Amino acid sequence: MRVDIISIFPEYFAPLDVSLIGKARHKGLLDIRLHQLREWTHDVHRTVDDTPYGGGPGMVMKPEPWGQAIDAVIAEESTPPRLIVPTPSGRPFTQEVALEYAKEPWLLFAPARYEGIDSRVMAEYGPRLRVDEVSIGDYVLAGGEAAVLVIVEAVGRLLPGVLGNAGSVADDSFAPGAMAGLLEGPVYTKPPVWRGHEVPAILLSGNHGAIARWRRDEALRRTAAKRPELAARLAGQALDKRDREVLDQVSHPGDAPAAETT
Ligand code: 6GU
Repeated sequence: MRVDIISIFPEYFAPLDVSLIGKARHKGLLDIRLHQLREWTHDVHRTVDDTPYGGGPGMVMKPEPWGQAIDAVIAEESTPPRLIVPTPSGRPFTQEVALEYAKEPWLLFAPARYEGIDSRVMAEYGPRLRVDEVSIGDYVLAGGEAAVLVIVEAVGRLLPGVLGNAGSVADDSFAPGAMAGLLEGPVYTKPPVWRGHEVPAILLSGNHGAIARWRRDEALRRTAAKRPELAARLAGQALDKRDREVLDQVSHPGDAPAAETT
């Protein structure tokens, strides 16, 4: 996959040289190219922002440098990239969106500073580049750069050959499949006792069926406790009798435990 990022802070993306994404770049699985937006300004101050029409606080990014920068990048290939504009007013970036982006051969990111990019830039490229304005959560960042790092990491790890163990993608919280809609439960490694805390005995039992059931119970409990809105959506899904017992236990903790069936 090719990824281009146009920003006034290309140095912000140094972390993309590290760890999983850094290795994917070395292996040639990810071709990330950084561009300094100010290269497409023509005044002595290399101005990229101006005051907002209609008044109000802050500054807005001027359309001309963005237009010239995007034109220069997209001219390099005949098939255009998907244009992703991070903004707190975008549609939510979810695992589903990450899977959608992972199918694209080429992504172009346009992270903004200040109050955002003049809206005519999105209007200009919308029809041609399938412009997507996305938000990574309900909070406000100082700029879109950190959001680009988040999106590139979420998408990059889904690309074939990037993760050593393909199974870890299938097990992700939010991944489609048997554990769809559930948060992952707790995990443990050696030693079996650490500072008096024991690893749950079931995980040492070698009983793979019982371990899978225990993990599902823990995932259900954690989801109900930390993400009640996700747990509520589970109710309409394929839950077995034990699943429903575990969820009932979380919502009515005072009740007697369900009788063991063997
Ligand atoms: Cl994508 N950008 C900014 N500036 N703030 C955000 C965001 C993006 N997503 C959540 N907050």
